[in-house]
Amino acid sequence: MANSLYDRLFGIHAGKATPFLHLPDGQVLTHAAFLDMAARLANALMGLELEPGDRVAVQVEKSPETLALYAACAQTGLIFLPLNTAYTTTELQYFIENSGAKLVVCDTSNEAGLTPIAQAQNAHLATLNADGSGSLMRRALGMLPAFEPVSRSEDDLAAFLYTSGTTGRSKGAMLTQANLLSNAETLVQEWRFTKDDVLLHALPIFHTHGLFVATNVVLASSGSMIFLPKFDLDNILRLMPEATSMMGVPTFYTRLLGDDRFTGDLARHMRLFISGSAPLLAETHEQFVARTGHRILERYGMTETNMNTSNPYDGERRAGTVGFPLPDVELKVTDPETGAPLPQGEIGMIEVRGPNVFKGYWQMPEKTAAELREDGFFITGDLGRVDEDGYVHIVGRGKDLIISGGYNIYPKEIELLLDDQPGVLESAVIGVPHPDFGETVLGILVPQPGQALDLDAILARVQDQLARFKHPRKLIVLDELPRNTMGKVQKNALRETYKDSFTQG
Ligand code: MLC
Ligand code: AMP
Repeated sequence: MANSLYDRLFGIHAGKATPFLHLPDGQVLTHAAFLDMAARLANALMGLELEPGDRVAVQVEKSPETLALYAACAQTGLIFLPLNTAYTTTELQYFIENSGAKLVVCDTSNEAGLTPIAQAQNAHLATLNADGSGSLMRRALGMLPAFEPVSRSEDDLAAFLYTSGTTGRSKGAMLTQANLLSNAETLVQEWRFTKDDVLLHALPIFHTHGLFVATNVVLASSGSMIFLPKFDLDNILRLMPEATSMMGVPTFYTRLLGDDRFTGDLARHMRLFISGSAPLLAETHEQFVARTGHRILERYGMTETNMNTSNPYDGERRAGTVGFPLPDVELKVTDPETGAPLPQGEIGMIEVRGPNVFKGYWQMPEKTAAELREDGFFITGDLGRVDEDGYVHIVGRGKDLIISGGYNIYPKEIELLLDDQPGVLESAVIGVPHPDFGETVLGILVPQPGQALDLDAILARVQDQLARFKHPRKLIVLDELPRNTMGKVQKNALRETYKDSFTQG
């Protein structure tokens, strides 16, 4: 009975007393102990009469138990659907309903709010808290620490990750076992991960970066990780001497550089620093070299594709570029209008094809067809070019997207909510430079004629509905929005006007 995802990431560690997770309090969880926990959870899940292919929606804090739940889903053939802990109940309702989740796992503090939503679609609800308490582990602890993995093919779905869209509705990206495995194994080779690696892991584990890139690479290479609940500078500085490598979003690196305690000495023994999920400014790259002697290795990926390109481990890591396509990934730059390939060096739409590319959006055939070509190329929405040495440069976005501290925010979702507020005629949401988060959200409102807007009440309503990281950090009132002759709002003009809102003064 084969189950490649389980066998190649988890099963290979069976019975091994080797370290897997180093916890902030100094405790170490071995591979064997972790797999025992996963097997107990697998038995608990099967006790709920879930079927392979059912979705398990998980909104819980980062903990060893959460990772074990991921392993248990792989073992039982259930589809793991992790959700940002910042999402509000309103946001969660959509994900739970849209995915048709059969089990919802949440923090005890959210149980009351999610119970009616789970009940409405006959889904089970279980709780799992940051300290491992809650009904899920209570049930699991009564189970045997052994479970025969359910047979799955590599083409079977392993995970759903929701990604927002330009229309404002989130889409469930369906990722297969082969998508996850091929990328993990390629990255282990490209970045030279081995059993001796200790990765400093401070990313959330509900996104591609922290879960599939960081965790799967460590699992596939038999290394271990210092598993921190979140990015906390004091902890990072305290524990870096025990690590060999770190993966982070650019904010991690700018925060490190902003602290004088981060010295070349502290980083000297490190093997590798990797950055991704948002553009790393060339200036940050250079400052990091000056402070530590290390060249941060920048790579480029996305939810639908895992990783696509990477700067080289051995060759020149070029600031401001995302390196070369991975060995099993084809990348081309095309005319955004026609899809025709452009001559080398020209700027156009980046398209990628390879075993890493997802299977499509859950129950959205039109959206899938619009972005995933029949020949397997995925239209990323990122604009870029390939230079004469083959390095890929990302120069902009063809999609209306803001990336704040590595989190994607689709303006449309916020605009729809702002447009609905009393007295608002229309709105435009833009991303503007921010010293900590790279970009942040600015909302521009146009009142209906003769109406005065209550900005506090509008912000309160936004807080109620949307995750904190999506909230506009500032609201500006204008008489009208700049439009081109076609009537389209000129967001570029707005971005230019307000570009210094958070970086000066
Ligand atoms: C937290 N806040 C944010 C935010 N993170 N606001 C905007 N953008 C963010 N990213 C809010 C907090 O709720 C808080 O609100 C305030 O901002 C300040 O919080 P903080 O304590 O300074 O933030 P912190 O908790 O330290 O988080 C910042 C961060 C975190 C950058 C460490 O956001 C993070 O870990 N980001 C990583 C995201 C990630 O993993 N992306 C990968 C996506 S996968 P208040 O109320 O206190 O003001 C992908 C594919 C690929 O993109 O290529 O990898
Ligand atoms: P997500 O949908 O959250 O997976 O975000 C994917 C998007 O993040 C990509 O389409 C890019 O726009 C952006 N991204 C990821 N890595 C990089 C990078 N190294 N440089 C610039 N943008 C990046």
